[in-house]
Order: sequence, then C-alpha cells, then structure tokens
Amino acid sequence: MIWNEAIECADRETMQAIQLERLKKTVAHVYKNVQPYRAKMDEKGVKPEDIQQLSDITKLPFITKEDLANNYPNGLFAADMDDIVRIHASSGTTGKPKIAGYTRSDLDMWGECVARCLSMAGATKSSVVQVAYGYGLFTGGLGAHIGAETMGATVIPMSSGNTQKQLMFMMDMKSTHLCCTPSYALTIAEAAEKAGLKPDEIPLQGGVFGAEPWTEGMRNEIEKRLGIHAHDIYGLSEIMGPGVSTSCSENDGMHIMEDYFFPEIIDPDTLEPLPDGEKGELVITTIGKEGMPLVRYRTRDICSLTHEKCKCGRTLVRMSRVFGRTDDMLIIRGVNVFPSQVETVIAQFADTLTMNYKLYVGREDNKDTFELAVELADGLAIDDIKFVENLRSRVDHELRGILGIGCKIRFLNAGTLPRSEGKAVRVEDTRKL
Ligand code: DLL
Repeated sequence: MIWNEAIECADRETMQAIQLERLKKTVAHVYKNVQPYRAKMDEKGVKPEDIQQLSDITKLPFITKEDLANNYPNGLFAADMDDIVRIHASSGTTGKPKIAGYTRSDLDMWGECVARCLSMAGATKSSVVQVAYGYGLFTGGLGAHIGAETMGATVIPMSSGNTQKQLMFMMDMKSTHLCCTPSYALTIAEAAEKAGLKPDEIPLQGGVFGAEPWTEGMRNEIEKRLGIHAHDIYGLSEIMGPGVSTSCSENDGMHIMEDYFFPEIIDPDTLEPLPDGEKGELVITTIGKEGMPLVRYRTRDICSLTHEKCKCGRTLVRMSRVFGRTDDMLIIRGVNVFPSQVETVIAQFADTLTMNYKLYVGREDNKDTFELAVELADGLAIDDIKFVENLRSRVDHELRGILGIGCKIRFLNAGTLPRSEGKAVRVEDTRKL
C-alpha cells in the first residue's frame, strides 16, 4: 500500500511546485528568526527574495555540524521555546550533543514520514510493530513509534536490549514488523536460532532497519535468518530522525520524502553539485519544519541520487544505500577504507564467516596497522589449520581486490565478539587516542 499516493506518486512538476513554495517559506523563516542564518546569508549577499526557482538553492550558504556545535544548545531554533514540544539529541563532533527541537507540527510531519516508510515495508493498520530501537534522546525509538501510531498499527515500545524478552513478545504478540538497527536484527536472529526457532515459525513479515551503514550482504543475511523482507531506513537527528527515506519492495534505493527534505549531492572537496548517479555528500534542506529547519545541511553521508521513476509506482527521488560517512572513512597507509567495503567481502563468505566483525587500526614503528577480527560460523573449528589458512588466503585476496591494501586477519570462534543492541561499533582506531 502507498500511504500518501498524491505525494509519493506526484509528477515532477507538481512536486517541484510544492518544493519551491516550501523552500521560499523556509528560507524567509530562518532569515527572519535565526540570527546565525541571517549572518551567513548577509555575508554571501543573498536575500530570501533571491530564491525564485529551485536551482537558486545553490546561492545559499551551507550549514554544518560545526555550526550546530557553535550554536549549542538551541541557537539554530527558529521557533519560540514555548512552541517546542520535544527535544532529541545525538552525539556531536566536539563532545557537545547536537540538539534538535520539534514543534507540534514537526511531530505530525515526522509521523506522516515514518508512516509512509512502514507502509513501504508492507505494514498496515492491522500490523503489530515491535520497536527495538532505543527510546530516549536517540530518535530511533520514538521516531519509529510515532510513525506506527500515525498508521494506527499496534506498537510494542520495547526499546533496545533484553533480547530474550524481545523474542518472547515477538512470538506471543505475533509481531509482524520489527524496527531496530541491522546489527541488532542479527543479534535477535541469532537468539531465535539458539531458542530453536526456524524462520518460518517467527511471525515477522518485514522490518525497517537503519541508523548505521549496512550492506546488501547483511540484508540478505537478515532476510534469510528471520524469514522477512528487510527495508533500509535513513535519517539523522538534526534533520528529523528516521523517516527521511526508506527502500520499497523493489529494494532499489531509498525514496526520500522530498516534499519535506530537498536533497542535493555535492563533491565534498569542491562543494560543487554532482549529477544523478554520482556518489558524493548528501546535503539536505528541510522544507517543512518549524522548530529547527536546516538549509543546505551537510550530512557527511556518502550516497548518490536517481530521479528515475521506481517500478513500485512512486516518483519520489531515491538515494542509494549510504556507503559511509566522510568522517567514518579510514585512511590507512594513505588508502581510503570504508568499513562497509570490508563487510561486503565478509558477506561473500556467508557459509564460513558471520557478520560479527571488528576492525582494529593502530600505529607501530610509524606505520599504520590494520587488522580484521571476524567470527567463524557456528560449528567451524578454528584449530583446523588447513581449513583456516585456506580461508585466510581467500578472504585476503578479496579484501586486497576491493581495498587495494592488505590487512591482518584474525578468525574468532562463534560468539566471541560482543553483540550489538544499537549502533554497532565496527572500528577501534587507536591512532586517534
Ligand atoms: O540514526 C536516526 C535513525 C534512527 C535512522 C533509526 C534510521 C533508523 P543519528 O543518531 O543522528 O540518527 O545518526 C545519523 O546515522 O548521518 C548516518 O551516518 C547514519 N545512518 C542513519 N541511517 C542510516 C542508514 C539516526 N539507513 C547518522 N544507512 C546518519 C546508513 C545510516 N547509515
């Protein structure tokens, strides 16, 4: 089912008309009410009246994570504190959290966006949605919650953790949809297997997983082990939380709720706009928010866009999977490495390796060290030297192919690494200490 067909399947002209009207309104709103925006725009010599068509957006200055830190806690709020009804926050780059404020109307918009996402994952009013994202300042729990409630589904507000209890509720309440991080979905799948449950005995039909980068390999693994359709959901606290975009049943990119979030892709070095299909940094302008609208916000997330109509019938622009963040990129011996590249290789060895892995980066004798620790599949013997050495050489070959550099590989027995209940910590880089 398509939650809001008039918007999600609108023709380009209609969508652009909505976007232009809302963009003009947003720019006028921040210019009038947010001093740091006014200062930035004045410095660039641009006034709200200069926005006459969508492409004029490039005249506007960018806003960055540093701007949020410099204006901590609420210097970028555009509404009166009296009208702010909710606060969320996420960890910032400088130690201070990034605070976001929502008006009543912002919460309604959030509910609408997440309802569209859940609908893309096949949920309806009759669904039972188990929310296993953390509740609290993190936007995952309350974000999924407001969408499920808007839809009129039955919400189980589990929050993250307590995996045995998650399983009990899932089975007893016959949960049809699960919302959590992809790494926690695998932790739940593992617990289900340990409890002797087969995928077809688990009532789940679908899940919306996000808040961390994940790969197609990881998606296949979750689908197989939980017997569900797994959908990718993207968002960030500063912009709203989950629900900025989600993948539909075609699994061919995530539809951006572009009537509320106007996306651009830029080259992070030159800051020039990039065309459809080219990978770069995602920049988002919120065009429906009152509490803390952000204009040309540099997300640091790397992906590409396509405006091609999707086979599902939706015309909403799609973003590719998030490949990683510019600040998650590791530079090892001068080579750029994203953890998601390593995960893609691990997924190629799904019969012998699990998706539980960790990367250790350090420095010894003025040289970068790089190690991958990954668990073997249950039942495989780590002391079978011939088997392990053969596997090591095959994994090494694939990693060198994709990364361009070698990496020390350490195999671990199944169940050794700590399991994720939220955002998985994939990298330990002691060079930064
Ligand atoms: O993670 C909001 C969220 C909650 C999204 C639940 C989806 C589901 P933050 O904690 O502010 O907000 O982290 C935002 O997480 O800039 C991305 O780098 C990353 N991220 C979020 N969703 C995805 C995804 C929430 N589907 C940051 N794929 C973002 C890859 C993602 N990375």
